[in-house]
Amino acid sequence: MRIDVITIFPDYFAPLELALLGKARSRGIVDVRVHDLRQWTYDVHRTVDDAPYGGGPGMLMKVEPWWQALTEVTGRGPVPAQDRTPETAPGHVIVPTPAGRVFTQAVAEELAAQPWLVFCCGRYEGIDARVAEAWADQELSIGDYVLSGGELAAMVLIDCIVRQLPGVLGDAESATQDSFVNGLLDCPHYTRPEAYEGQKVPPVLLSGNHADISRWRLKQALGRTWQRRPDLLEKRVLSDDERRLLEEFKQEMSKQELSGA
Ligand code: JEK
Repeated sequence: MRIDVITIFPDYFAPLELALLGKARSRGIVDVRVHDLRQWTYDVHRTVDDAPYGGGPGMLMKVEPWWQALTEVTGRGPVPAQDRTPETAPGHVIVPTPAGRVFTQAVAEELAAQPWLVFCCGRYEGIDARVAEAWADQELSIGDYVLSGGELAAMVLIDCIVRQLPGVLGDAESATQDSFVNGLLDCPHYTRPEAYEGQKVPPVLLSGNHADISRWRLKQALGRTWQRRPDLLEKRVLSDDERRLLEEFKQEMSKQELSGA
C-alpha cells in the first residue's frame, strides 16, 4: 500500500519509523511519504492560513497550497464525487476532521483494501471547505473529542489500517483480532506470576480444562461488554448459550456485591 501524508508538521510522523509500522515499512508492505504543505507556498512568509469569511475566532487553512499539493501528490486534478471510480481516483483522499464520519474497525477494513491513501492533515480551525468538497473521498473523525490538528488522527488511522495489511501481524496476533471483530470487548488476560501483591489469577485459567477456559473467557467478554459498553450488546444478537453465560455473570456479580467484595 502507498500512503502519502500532507502536513505542516512532518515531524509528527516520526513514530512511523518505529515498532509495527516501522517493520511494515522496512518489509516493503507499506510505502509512506510525508510532505510539508509549505512546499506549495510561494510567498516569503510561506503562508498557509487566513481569517474565515463571515468572521469568528481562529484561522483556517487556505485553499491554494492544498490544491497545489494534492494536484502534485496525486498526479491528477480534482474529481467531482459523482465521477469518482477507482481509475479516476488512484489516491483515495482522506481528510481527518471532527465533523467527519466516525472511524471504526469496519472502516479500517475497507480502507485496508485500497492501494493508495492520501491524508490531508489540517491545523488551526481546519481547512477551507472547498478542499474536501473537490478532493476528499472521505472525511473521517477518530472520535467525539477535539484534537489540535489532523496529524494525530492521521497517525491513528494509519496505525489501524496498516496492522490489517497481510504480513504485518503474525498468525497468532491476527487470530486474536477476531475477538473485537465479533462485537464484544475482550476478556481480561493474565501472565505469570500466579499471585502478585495478593492478587490471584482466576483459578480456571490454571486448570488446563480448555472447554472451561473458553466458557469463562466468553462469559467475561459478555459481562464486561454489558458493564462497560451496553451499546455494543444492543447491536449484537446473543445466542442462547451467550445469554445464559451473561445471566451467570450478572448473578456472580450480585453475589460478590452482597458479600461486600
Ligand atoms: C483535524 C484542525 C483542530 C479545533 C472547531 C470543533 C466543535 C468547533 C478543528 N476526532 C477528532 N477530533 N479532532 C480532530 C481534528 C481536529 C482538527 C483538525 C482533525 C484540523 N483541528 C480544530 C477546533 C475546531 N470546533 C468542535 C466546535 C476545529 C479529529 C479528527 N479526525
